[in-house]
Parts: sequence; structure tokens; C-alpha cells
Amino acid sequence: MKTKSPLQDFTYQEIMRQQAGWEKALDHLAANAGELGEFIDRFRDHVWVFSGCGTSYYLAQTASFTFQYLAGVRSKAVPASEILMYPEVIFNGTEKYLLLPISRSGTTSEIVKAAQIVRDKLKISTLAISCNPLSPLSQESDHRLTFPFEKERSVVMTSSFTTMLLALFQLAATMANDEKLIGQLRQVPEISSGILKKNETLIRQIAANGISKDFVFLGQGPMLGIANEAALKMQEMTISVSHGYHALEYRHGPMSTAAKQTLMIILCCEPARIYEEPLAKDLKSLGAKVLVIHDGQSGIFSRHADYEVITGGGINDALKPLLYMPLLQLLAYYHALSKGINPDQPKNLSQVVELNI
Ligand code: F1P
Repeated sequence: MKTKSPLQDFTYQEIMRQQAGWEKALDHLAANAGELGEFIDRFRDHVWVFSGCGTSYYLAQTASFTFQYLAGVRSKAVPASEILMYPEVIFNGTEKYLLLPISRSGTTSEIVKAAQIVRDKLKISTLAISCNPLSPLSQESDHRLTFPFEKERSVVMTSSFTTMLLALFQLAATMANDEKLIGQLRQVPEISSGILKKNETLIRQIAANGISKDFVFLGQGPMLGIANEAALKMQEMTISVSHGYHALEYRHGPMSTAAKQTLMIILCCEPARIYEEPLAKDLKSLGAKVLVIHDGQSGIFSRHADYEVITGGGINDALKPLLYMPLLQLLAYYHALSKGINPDQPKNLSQVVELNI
């Protein structure tokens, strides 16, 4: 049988080329630093509400955490549908708010309508985060964060997720006025490329180990949105049972579903170090396979993990989602191939959900 080369897949190409796109996005954002600074000064004391659907909602979760963590901004993340149904709960009138609607396409019905309601009825300012600056969402917003982006052909979001996240990290680091962090962000594309190249064979082996059929992604703080997004990637690309949780929440019930065919993926962050090592040990004792992704400074996992990816030290926890996410996208991609599924044609999905609302 003739096997398809990965190079023929849009999904593969888009995963592998993303770091080159980040470089261009960072150049553009650096050239517009003055404008970003003015925006930040105007909205620093507002509550920042990040929103989106699907992948863009999980992006909102990590972004919301990061703005609080790095810049002390009060923030929250909500799916766009919650704004449609409970606007008065999310924007309760006691605070000044900024809405950040996030969408690759800028045409997803729920987020476009949510942004319209917030801007027109609630008179709250909006800052659109989209890969398409000409989309209705971007055009109708009061403000937009723009960056160059090579359009994705894949249905599932890969480079769009990380590039929008990168742009938000740049904004958060600027807001924190943290030159060291801005310097680290500039190094992230090269570091991420290196990690991806070094670990591609291992990731392909894990994805096709013939044992792991269900997937659990565990992460705290900045990693929760990444865990949820990785679980979604696995569902979309491979039609597998897959979930994301706060790492320690997994002990409180979901653990009952762990089995030999479960692959547990622990996405480490610094403060969780003392908890994640015993977690890996306990998960391993349940018979599950365990993959730990960490920076090499956060504990000794080799005794408890079947697989380990070490990303290297010196990068702030807040930026690690950009190091971890491409690996997780690749894991889903190779698992799809191992099941004979074409990741370019996910079941029941389209690039954009358009509703008559
Ligand atoms: C959001 C989204 C995707 C998902 C799907 C449909 O799109 O939910 O996350 O993969 O196929 O659309 P967008 O609003 O970011 O364009």
C-alpha cells in the first residue's frame, strides 16, 4: 500500500512552519510597540474579558491567566455563548470592562454577535484578536491586534492558535514592562523549532505505540488552556476520547476512568513541581502510560514516566505554552495517521461554525 508522506498534509505543514510565522508576527508587533503602549495605558485598570469558541476559547483561558500572572490585570475567560446568554452576569455594571473577542476566522457567529452586543448595547470597548484583519469581527471592533499570518488551510487550528497566543503574550509582557520577558519571547520561535525537531521521532512513536487509545491532558495555571486545547486537537484530528483537567483535579473523580489504554500527558509548570511528581507516580501505578513534558528543572520524572520531553530551562512559565503546544499538535497529528485518519478532513467539522442567530 502506498503511504502518504506527511509533507502532503496541510495540517503537518502548518504545525511545522508556525515558528517562522511567529518571528514575523513578533517583528510586526515590535514595530508597533508605541501603539500597543498607548492602548495598554488606556485600559490597564479595566477588567479584561477574553472570549471565543472552541480552540479560541481555550486560548482565552490561557490568555486570561497570563495577563493576571504577568501584568496583574483583572481578567476572566468565557465562551462566547455565555455572553449571548448571560451578558449581565459577565459585565455586571460595577466595573469598567474591555472585551477581547478571539477568532481565527473572525466570522464565527457566536463571537461576532457577542462582540456586537457588548459594543452596541453595553457600550463596552472591544479589542479583536483575529488572524484575519479584514473579517467582520476585526472590522467592527473598536480596536484590533494585527500581525501577519499565512492563512491556514486546515480545518483544525494549529498555527493560528499559537500565533494569536504569541501576540497576546507580547501584549502582556509589554504591559508588565518586563524587558527580560520580551527578550525571552524573541527566543521562543528558535527554541520551539529545536524542541520540535529533536522530539518528532519520539512523539511519532508515542502516538503510534499501539496501546494508548484515550488521552488525558493535565496542566495548572497557564497550562490549563493548553491541556484543554490539546484534548480538543486529539478529538478533532483522531476521533478519540480525550479530556483536559487541572492536573490535581484529575484525582477527584476522573481518575476512576484511567486504564491501560489511557495516555496521561502532564504539562508541567514551576509551582506544581512538588505535586506533579507524585501525580506521575500514582498515574503510572494505575497501569496508564505517562508522558511528562517539563523544562528539566521541575522534578525527576524518569522513574515514573514512560516518556519524557524536556524543553530546557531559562524560559518563564508563562511562555511555556508556546513550547508545549506544537508538540501536542504533532502528537494528535501522528495519532490520526496511526489510526488511518486523514487529519486534513476531520469528521463532522468545518473551519467555521455559522449559525442563524
Ligand atoms: C473556532 C472553531 C474552531 C474549531 C472548529 C470551528 O473558530 O470553534 O476552534 O476547530 O472547526 O471553529 P474561530 O472562531 O477561531 O475561527
